[in-house]
Amino acid sequence: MARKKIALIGAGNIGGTLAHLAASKELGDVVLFDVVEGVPQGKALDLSQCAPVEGFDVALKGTNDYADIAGADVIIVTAGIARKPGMSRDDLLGINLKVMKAVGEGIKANAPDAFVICITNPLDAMVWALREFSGLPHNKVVGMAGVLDSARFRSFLAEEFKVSVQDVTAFVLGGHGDTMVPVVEYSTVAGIPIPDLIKMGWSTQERIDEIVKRTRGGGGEIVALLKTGSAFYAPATAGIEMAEAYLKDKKRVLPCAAYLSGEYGVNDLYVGVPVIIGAGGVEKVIEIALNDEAKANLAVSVDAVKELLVACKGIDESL
Ligand code: TXD
Repeated sequence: MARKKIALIGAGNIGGTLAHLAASKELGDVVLFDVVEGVPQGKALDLSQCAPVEGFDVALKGTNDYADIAGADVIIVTAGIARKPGMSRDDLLGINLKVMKAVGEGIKANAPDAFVICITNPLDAMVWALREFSGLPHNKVVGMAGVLDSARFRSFLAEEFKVSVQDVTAFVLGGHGDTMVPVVEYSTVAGIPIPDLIKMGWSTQERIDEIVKRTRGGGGEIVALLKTGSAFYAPATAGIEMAEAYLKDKKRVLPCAAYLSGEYGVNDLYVGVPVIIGAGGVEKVIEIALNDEAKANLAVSVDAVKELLVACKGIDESL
């Protein structure tokens, strides 16, 4: 059986970590693409020299040519820039929108059958734009944010409850970061919902509220510490979990930025919701009944995404 092929667009911090994880897990041959000459080639060469020590048998190639992504089964997109001091959100939006246009066209021309996972920020707008530019079916283009946000939530909850992270599940909806909506009623330790754990004296509402707040600001906390960039280990792990679900047809239930056409009363937008990922890409959007608070928070999140899309359409008239 031929190996699968994973193309990583953007060979920066997340791209390099994705390449290492994909190779270590032998998910398939890896192509690292970037506009900067030398960096993807250097990282691919360095990583291929991990192979004898780690014992993985996959090929790694660095490139500046989109032709090399031809036939990719999965494409993970981290290309773009992060916000720098003095830059407005619209400046960032304008630059990364142009990047999504180039990437979308590269995918359309070379790997139209791939499952595409977008990670570039502002996530909910960039995944929508990437889908538009690539012209791929909506179920084959998805955004990564919820897996990371819920991983952050789970790690803080496990610390609070002093239990294994493996036994903590968390449920998050909505946009990435500030507007994310952790649904506490559906977050559990081995099936026991958090409100019950509070009643059992394992924590207090105040402490859980603090954890929710810390989770929402989880990205910013790391940026403040690193100073020169944003989180990359956990975002890469999260992207790989989604890729693996597709490649192995695992039917994982994961929170992802998925295209909605009517679900949760939302149309023609990418919003963070629980979905099933298998060989068909996003096979199903799971629609659950929300309490009034979660509904109101989701509405705020949806409005924030809509505002970004209006700005995108103002910048690029073809959208
Ligand atoms: O949860 C999430 N979705 C996120 C998103 C969590 C963390 C970080 N998130 C965003 O991911 C972050 O705000 C950035 O927009 C992306 C990538 O983050 P990373 O830390 O990997 O950024 P780097 O190290 O700056 O890498 C970006 C690379 C860099 O090598 C550039 O040369 C390259 O992108 N780049 C391009 N590659 C291909 N094509 C084009 N046009 C291009 N422009 C820049």
